[in-house]
Amino acid sequence: MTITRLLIANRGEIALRIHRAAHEMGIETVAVHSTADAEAMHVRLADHAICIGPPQASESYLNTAAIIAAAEISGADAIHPGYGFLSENAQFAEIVEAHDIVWIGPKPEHIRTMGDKVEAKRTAGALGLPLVPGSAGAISTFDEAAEVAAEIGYPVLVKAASGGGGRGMKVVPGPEMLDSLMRQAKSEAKAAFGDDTVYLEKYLGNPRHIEFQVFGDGRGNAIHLGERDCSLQRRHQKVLEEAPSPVLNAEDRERMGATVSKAMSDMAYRGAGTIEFLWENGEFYFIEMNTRLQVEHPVTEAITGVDLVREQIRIADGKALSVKQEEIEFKGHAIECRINAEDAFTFAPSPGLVTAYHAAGGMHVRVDSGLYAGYRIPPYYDSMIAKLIVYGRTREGCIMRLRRALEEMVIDGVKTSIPLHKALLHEPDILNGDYSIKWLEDWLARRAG
Ligand code: MV4
Repeated sequence: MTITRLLIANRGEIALRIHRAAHEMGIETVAVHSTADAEAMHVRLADHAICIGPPQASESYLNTAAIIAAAEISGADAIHPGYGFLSENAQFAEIVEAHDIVWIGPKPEHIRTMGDKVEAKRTAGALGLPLVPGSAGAISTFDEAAEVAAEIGYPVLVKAASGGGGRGMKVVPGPEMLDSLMRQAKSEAKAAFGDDTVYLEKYLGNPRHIEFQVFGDGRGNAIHLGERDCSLQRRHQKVLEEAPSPVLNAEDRERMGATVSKAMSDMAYRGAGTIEFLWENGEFYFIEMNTRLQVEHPVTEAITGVDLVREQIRIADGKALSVKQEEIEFKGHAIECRINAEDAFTFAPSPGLVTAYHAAGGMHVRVDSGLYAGYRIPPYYDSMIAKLIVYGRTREGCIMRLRRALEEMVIDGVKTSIPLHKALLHEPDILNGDYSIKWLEDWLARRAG
């Protein structure tokens, strides 16, 4: 089994990222695209391109029949789903494999397990990952909830088993609110996910979001590539990510890294994964696992020198990981700024024609983007249009270089989040690495007056 032609079931910067890794491995690429993306950079660069439907993602990038047909017609022997869209759809992964096409992703059973947040937590606990105190599984009655809540102490958080990404969560300040908020959480979960299963956790008031990058070969060999700090976010949209986390020392990293790799080895995990933790007062608490490549993977690439997409393709192809744990060194510091086509401070979307484009460059500066002058950003998809990833020997050096790189970026014709990033990089708390998941929303509220 050797991959020779890879279908990229995604769009935008990640489609381009996957195309680049494939071509560097001598693998041909097949782009599938909606009618809105006919002029996209990754479509132009791919060896083959197939239009799979109209702009709405449900009719194109989520259209499994059209994507499988495109793979058959083009003779693709593998599919990479990128992030979002079909990347964590266990059924799609099964369909791909049933067609004897290589699925560049985790085993479908692992995608399914981690997609159910109650199952994910149970699995993580059994594998020895530290959990947020809470219910052992789903909570079905009010009495059960009241008992668990009294035991762990208020405030507690009601979470939807089918949720994730923050949807369907309710903070319960005290026992008098438990009944009404639990009912609310259940009915919202039912409406949003068709599943009213909920569970209970101790509410952590001011945590950081720290996630570990892991890789397994599906046969019990697993490594970790350190952590990323993704605490700077607004409404569950990450704004800037960095590696390493400003709050971890080498010893913490080694300890948590060993714990997560042991867990991945024990479950014989295959491919790339991210284990998300909340971190508060020096303690880690597992919340979720993402069974996909993540937007922010380049910061890990910058400090380890490992090409994560290349590793994904190698593993899917039945090859071994190209690096051993003891060969992985964490060197220097990297920060990624997500650049969206939106107003920097109101966050109102701003699609449209890019009239001028110039990417920052120079030493240790990477721009992952499919933009070019004359490109029209379609209004149908995610507003992220570029990622600026900067590396430095030290965090301070990285920030100085990042400021310089942001000054060089030119994206005319649409509004972008570049002014937000420039402002953030002058904030003392950001410069000191002193921020939690609440920081950005508090700052924006203060700024708005
Ligand atoms: C939490 C929490 C506080 N305590 N769980 C939000 C998304 C989902 N992945 C988990 N989330 C949270 N779970 C407990 N027990 C706070 C959040 C949370 C959050 C987590 C990570 C990054 C940003 C966040 C923003 C708001 C709330």
